[in-house]
Amino acid sequence: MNSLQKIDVPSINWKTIRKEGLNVDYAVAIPRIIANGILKELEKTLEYFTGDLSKITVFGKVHPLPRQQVAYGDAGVTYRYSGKTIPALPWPAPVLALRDFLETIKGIKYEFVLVNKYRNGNDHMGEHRDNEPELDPDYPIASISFGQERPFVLKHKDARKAGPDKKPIPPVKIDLEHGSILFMNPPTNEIWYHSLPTRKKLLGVRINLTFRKMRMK
Ligand SMILES: O=C(O)CCC(=O)C(=O)O
Repeated sequence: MNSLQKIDVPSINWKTIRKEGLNVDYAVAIPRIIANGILKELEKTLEYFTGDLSKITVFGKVHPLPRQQVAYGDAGVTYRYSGKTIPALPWPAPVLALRDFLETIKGIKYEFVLVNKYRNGNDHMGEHRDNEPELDPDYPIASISFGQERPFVLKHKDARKAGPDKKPIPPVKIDLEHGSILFMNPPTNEIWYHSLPTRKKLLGVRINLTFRKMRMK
């Protein structure tokens, strides 16, 4: 039995946020003591991409990614993201246990996960939507966080426009706690962008795993 199998799933206290096109469920689903053990194991086990896959091209210039990244999944799964094809490495035990935990709580078997490690508050993720064509848009993306709590900011696509098309829809901020799970349910990722902004004063390490359901070919 792994530590996640001891969690009393029906007693998880989900908080739902619903707004124009936004539909998310959030809970600190993994108790601190179990989350501490998982974070330690992830830190011991995971190795992050190097070389090309650890870089990003912006306006023709190559930069190191402002975080560390790796991806796991079922055999043969790949994912196109920021103009790169990301191969899914075989599931390591602690990541597979999290995939199985999501299946227990939601009945969804995810085929792919993108892991992002933020070494400190300088590491970040810019505004984007997870709406790549290989993702099945009918399923939620499940985001699990460990370590340093960081704000996660969602912005409506029409609030990002300039000029008269801009709509005065306020952003939604969720502090993603250690051991938390956030389900971004459809159609959230079509209509709202999300980001993990820089927070220079926050010094701790954070690991986030976004589990994704792939479209059947
Ligand atoms: O680290 C996070 O919470 C955000 C991750 C994210 O935006 C993504 O994987 O698409």
